[in-house]
Amino acid sequence: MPPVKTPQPFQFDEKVAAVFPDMIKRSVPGYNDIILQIQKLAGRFIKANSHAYDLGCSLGAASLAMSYGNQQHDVEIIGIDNSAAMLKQCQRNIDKFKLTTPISLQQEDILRVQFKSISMLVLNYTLQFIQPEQRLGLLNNIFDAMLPGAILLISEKIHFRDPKINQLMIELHHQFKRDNGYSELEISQKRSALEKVLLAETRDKHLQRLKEVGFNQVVCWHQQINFASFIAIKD
Ligand code: GEK
Repeated sequence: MPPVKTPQPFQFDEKVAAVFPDMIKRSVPGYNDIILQIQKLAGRFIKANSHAYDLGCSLGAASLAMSYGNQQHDVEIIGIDNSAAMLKQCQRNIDKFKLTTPISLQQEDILRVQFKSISMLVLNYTLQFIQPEQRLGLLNNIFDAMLPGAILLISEKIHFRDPKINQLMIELHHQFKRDNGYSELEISQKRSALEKVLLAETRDKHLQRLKEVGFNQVVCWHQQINFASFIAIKD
């Protein structure tokens, strides 16, 4: 048997970009449902003459969903990611479609973006990679650039305060991955690689921070095992 390599910290490089669409569907419970709902929400919330952002766009699934869902004129979808490998593959994906609402891609750290006239913003499994102490500042920046009635959607892996429940959810998630063809070794290597880069918080922490930012309408609208999705609407 070949020696087992020590896992390196997780990086969004070319190797990950190549297998990403398959990997995220097989490892994130509820992923497809959320992408479908992003399309529906885009139809309801995106306004004419505004911007819709997809932060940490990876291969562009949420950007494409917003482009397809949008019903308004003069809308720009902006996909942002700091991984050149992801964006290269993302541009190839987008080029395969004939889009009526254009998607433009930017390679940037989402902590440095100057947001403008937002009617919809998606952070689909991306906030979890931002240092916890920087999350409030990022959400404040987003809130300030949101138009009245705009929507923010955040999907995250979550943590549970009760240790037994937390352990149970981790095990159910690992079972989900095994059922989708991952081996024990792949699961444990991914777990150690992500340990320091993916910093999960509780569902209450997410809801409380969104209220602190200034959102009055906040809901956890989807949860499957230890993956949750939140919606916040600006008054
Ligand atoms: C999807 N939203 O398919 N600035 C910009 N991009 C970043 C940063 C940062 N500071 N940190 C991480 N990323 C996608 C899935 S994946 C989730 C999102 C996952 C990027 C990173 O390069 C990667 O492409 C993405 O955030 C997270 O709906 O892999 O679990």
